[in-house]
Amino acid sequence: MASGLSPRAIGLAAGLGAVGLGLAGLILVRAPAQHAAAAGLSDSVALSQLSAQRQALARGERPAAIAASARDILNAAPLEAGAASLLALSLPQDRRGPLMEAAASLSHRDDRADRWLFEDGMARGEYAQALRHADALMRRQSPDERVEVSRRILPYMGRPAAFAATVDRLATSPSWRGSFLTQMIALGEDTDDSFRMLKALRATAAPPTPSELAQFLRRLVAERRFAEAHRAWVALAPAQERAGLALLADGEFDGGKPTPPFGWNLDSATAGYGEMVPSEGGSGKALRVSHDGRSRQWLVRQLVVLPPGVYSLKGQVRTPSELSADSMGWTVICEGAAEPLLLVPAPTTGGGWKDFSATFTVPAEGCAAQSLVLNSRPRGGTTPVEVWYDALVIERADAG
Ligand SMILES: [Ca+2]
Repeated sequence: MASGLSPRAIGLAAGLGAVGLGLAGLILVRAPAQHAAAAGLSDSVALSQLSAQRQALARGERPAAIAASARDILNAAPLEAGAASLLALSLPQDRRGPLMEAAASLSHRDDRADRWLFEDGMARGEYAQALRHADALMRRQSPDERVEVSRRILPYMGRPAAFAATVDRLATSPSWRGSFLTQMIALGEDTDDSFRMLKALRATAAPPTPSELAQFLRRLVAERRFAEAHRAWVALAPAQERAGLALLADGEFDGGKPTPPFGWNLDSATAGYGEMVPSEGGSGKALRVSHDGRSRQWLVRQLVVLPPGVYSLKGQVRTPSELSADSMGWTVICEGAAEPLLLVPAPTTGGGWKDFSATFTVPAEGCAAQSLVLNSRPRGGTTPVEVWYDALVIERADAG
């Protein structure tokens, strides 16, 4: 069918396909107007014809008519990428490749060529090449279209070569990385693929960002796969974060910001709040919680994943005034349970720092994860309460 194309156009298409993107781009800037003028066809006429044919193609009209028109345009303006890819579509599948390559070389913005070359490359197992076109496509696409291309790539993640090529692309931090990883991590069917992907990215120059890792951990926690989430966190967290990993994260309240949903979660409701500030009378930072003394709410919490066994919760506490500070206390509660395993009210310390310690038991059944929560415990008073905590630790208190 390509026989209707002038030898000049075929030669240019084939030649430019081999020459590469840089030169093709340069030629493209200069040449179409000259070719079009030589054939008595202006750029704008060629473009409007092309636009009409694109619409015809979208309407599913006869490929032969579209091909004839595309040939006319190519004869007049041999460097028109849109005409080349349109003509390519009128050819049998196995003969479209060279013209599509030529179209992609002529223009960095021919969606039709990039889309076809992406699909074709994936189908033939030429993943690096295919993803080069997916990359070009997604860089200029709308968010919805990016999602569509991402979903086309995801089913290939079980194939090592496709997986490796995808890692390589993502490691260049393209503008579509966030969109792709959201499809994979938050919405994809297979969380094993997501784990492998985040682990592989960890070894690149662009390791998982905190928000990418958090997306994955939040998903596992939302699916109540607590132990798995904790293992993934330990395996994937940035080196700096891993160095200080303990049963309780950031018990010194230094504000190291472990990846959510692990680490401290501070509430900032109007009735009370928790904050990490320089310690008064101690060293480094500590947790200061303030509360109006009336409402019942949680102020500070952390998700922990403790296997069954006996534990102790230890730390330092300080109540700066003569107030009864019994209106606040730590609880440990199994996720989804109604009653806590432990309740440790804040003692009155008379302004200085005091050690405290309490033990609790995580049952063998029905307690896959726990929350350590600092709650306000209203006692009918109206006096504001302030309590400080520091050096909090959870330790195994039995042989396990
Ligand atoms: Ca501290």
